[in-house]
Amino acid sequence: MMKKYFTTPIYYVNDIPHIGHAYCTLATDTLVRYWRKKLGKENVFFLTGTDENSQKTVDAAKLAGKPIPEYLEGMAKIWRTTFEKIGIEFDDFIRTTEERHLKKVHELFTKIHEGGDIYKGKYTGKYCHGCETFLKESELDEEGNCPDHKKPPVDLEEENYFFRLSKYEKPLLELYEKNPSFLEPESRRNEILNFIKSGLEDISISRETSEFGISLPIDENHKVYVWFDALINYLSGLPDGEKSEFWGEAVHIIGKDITRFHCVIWPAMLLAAGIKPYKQVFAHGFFTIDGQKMSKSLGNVVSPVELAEKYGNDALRVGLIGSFEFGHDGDFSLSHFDGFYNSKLAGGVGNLFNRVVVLIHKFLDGKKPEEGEREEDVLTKFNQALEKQELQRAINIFFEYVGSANQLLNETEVWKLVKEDLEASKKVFATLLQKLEILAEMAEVILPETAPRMRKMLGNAEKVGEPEILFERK
Ligand code: ME8
Repeated sequence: MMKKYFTTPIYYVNDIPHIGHAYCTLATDTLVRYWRKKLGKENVFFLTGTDENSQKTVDAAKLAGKPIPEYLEGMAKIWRTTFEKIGIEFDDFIRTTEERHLKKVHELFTKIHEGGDIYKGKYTGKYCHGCETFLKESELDEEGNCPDHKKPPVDLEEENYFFRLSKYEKPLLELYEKNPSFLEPESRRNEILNFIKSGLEDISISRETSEFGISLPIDENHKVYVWFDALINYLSGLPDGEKSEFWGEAVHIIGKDITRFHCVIWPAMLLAAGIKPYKQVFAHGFFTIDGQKMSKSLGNVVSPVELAEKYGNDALRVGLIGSFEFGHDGDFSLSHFDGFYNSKLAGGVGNLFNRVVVLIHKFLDGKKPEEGEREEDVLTKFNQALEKQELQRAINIFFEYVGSANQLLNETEVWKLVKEDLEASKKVFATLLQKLEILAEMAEVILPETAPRMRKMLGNAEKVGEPEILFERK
């Protein structure tokens, strides 16, 4: 049986999750649900987790006035329970401070070292702590700041261990050549190919000054560079790691901000360790909130938990993922979210299910008429969209189908027809029920908490269930 392995980035724990993190994790969870439905739960593995061995952790723990381990325990728990609360069903949650991770990091480091691709050298450069990376002069903005963090990088001179990334220029290009879908979407692939072609420099992969992190297996005085450490989570969080039957099917879902780490450094590390690289990286876009970049200073950081508590997990999921194309940048409009909820969920799909079931109770005594024709093509299109990771399209197909069912209901005025021509009205009800069946099936993927409630309303082979309100109006 085919296997699928999905991962999200592992998140920094210097703050609590915001809606950007929820977006990536919900999108991945939605793809995972599709594949679990198709292949069976046991054939899909979904990993998420937290990236803890960072200077950010040290600073944040200090700020919170807590010892690092205590701080980390608390934060990892917040991330984990936040994801659980908003309806994410991961198979495992990896923390980079766990023993299993440390072991894997040491194992990989040793393999690469023994292969001759790690050496000691000196490095002077400009380091951005926000990115946890050295930046080239040419990458800074006009004021000499990191373009992402709007802060000047600090001058660092360190004697570090280096990874011979430069050696992997050609092997990486060959890898990309052979695997057209190694990085999607296309725009990101071109960006990374240009970056590789412009020449790769060796990168420093240890820090002598780090207060916290994993020590090198070959030098106690150095800590493993946080990115070198973090990427390895994809192996340490998978039972049996690269020997697992899931590994060859790994799809890393990430944001576009971290493609260089994932699509240049990570595959080079794997090649250097003699491990077959993952199957694909998919880099989604970034979104603004009502047209503005999300930031603490603007005070517009949105909590996924607050939204989910008010509107429900499923509304958060489709509202977010449906707002813009997966793989592109977009906007999530908080001011439109309420309208979306009321028109598409409460007034759309919720109202449709309720009306049909109420009418069947009222006029047919709850009895289901002969089966109508099942419109398989809609489901096929929906499934195809998910296989191509076109999440927004899948959601659009669902809501268009809700629209077509509502249209049928209104145009036939079945509540009048039933009094004039019972047989004709039964045909309409049968068609409507088939449409609801299909909607319930699609909902298993995109509205997973609502789907079982829909099924309950659809009842058994003979009778519909009790009507309920799937989405309360706000
Ligand atoms: O980078 N729009 O973790 P991180 C869309 N620890 N997605 C957003 C977003 C936005 N406005 N803001 C954040 C790290 N994201 C490393 C990863 S992996 C081995 C190590 C999402 O906590 C997006 O998916 O900074 C992005 O890639 C991720 O959060 C970064 O999370």
